[in-house]
Amino acid sequence: MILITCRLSIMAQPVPAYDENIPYLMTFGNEAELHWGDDDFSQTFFFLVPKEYTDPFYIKVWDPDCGGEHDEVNGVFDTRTTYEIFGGEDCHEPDDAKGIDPVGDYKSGNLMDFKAFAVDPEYDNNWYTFGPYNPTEGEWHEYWQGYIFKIIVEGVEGNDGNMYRFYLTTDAEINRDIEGGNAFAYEYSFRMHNNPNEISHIYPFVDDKTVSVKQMNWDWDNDGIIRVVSVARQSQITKVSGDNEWVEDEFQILEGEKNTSLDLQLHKRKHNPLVRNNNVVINVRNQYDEFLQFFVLPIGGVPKYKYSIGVKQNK
Ligand SMILES: [Ca+2]
Ligand SMILES: [Ca+2]
Ligand SMILES: [Ca+2]
Ligand SMILES: [Ca+2]
Repeated sequence: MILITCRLSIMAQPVPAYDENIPYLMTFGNEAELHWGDDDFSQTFFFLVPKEYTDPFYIKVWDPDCGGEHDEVNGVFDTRTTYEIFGGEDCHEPDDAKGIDPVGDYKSGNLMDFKAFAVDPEYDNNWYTFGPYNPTEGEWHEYWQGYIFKIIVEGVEGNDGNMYRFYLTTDAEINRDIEGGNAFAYEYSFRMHNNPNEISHIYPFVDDKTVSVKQMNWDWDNDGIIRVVSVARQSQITKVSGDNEWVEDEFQILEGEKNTSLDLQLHKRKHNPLVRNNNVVINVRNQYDEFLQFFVLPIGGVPKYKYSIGVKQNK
């Protein structure tokens, strides 16, 4: 019993998080063809450290190398990936930082650490630890009442797929959650499960000025469906893309969904041919073309459809 409890707490707050059930984040080398699944060879994630936590913390990367286990070879492994950590004022606030494309001033803020990995048996199937950092080295965010840090992962050479995960931890050796800590991105680039019975989730946060949203996804390979569920929405199917293409789908936000998270449920295709090693990219924007935050621990918890709220919507 004690063992089970420990295991759950170890699994509780990696990035992606337990409820998201996403096996790996993914970034390809910039010489890969786009039909492998990465649209731009760059992924940005933000970490939120709540103001109540005042001790040093660490950002860990699991399997930062591109070689050995977990990663996707294209010919031979020849990919180099850079990891850059930013803090300071403006690490999150500028528009380019909150965008989805690696253009303009997206590397805003203070560069606190830089590390590049290629094939590296020492860090294959293993953790690399950035830090320690002090929370106040981040950018203060009034609404979320915490300090924000940024990591940018980019494939700067080669054509292979790098799979990895993050962990925000209070301890360099043992993965220990920061209570109230969270992480978010404006776009996810990731690997789907191979098992068609696994359901992954993404939780866009809908603020009170959001009226409609446009969901966009890249290279889904027609791998099943995306189902939208919320406190006010029982189930709605939204579009998925085929091979090497973007598809977009717009839908209205219901009154009861404001200040809650949506649950985008990613259901894989269950009949032949099954899709394996499926790398995909997804983002969601509002009617002002501002991107919604996908928090790994959804704001307000995992949304469950409540009949009473849904019925009110339909009047
Ligand atoms: Ca290669
Ligand atoms: Ca590896
Ligand atoms: Ca890797
Ligand atoms: Ca794909």
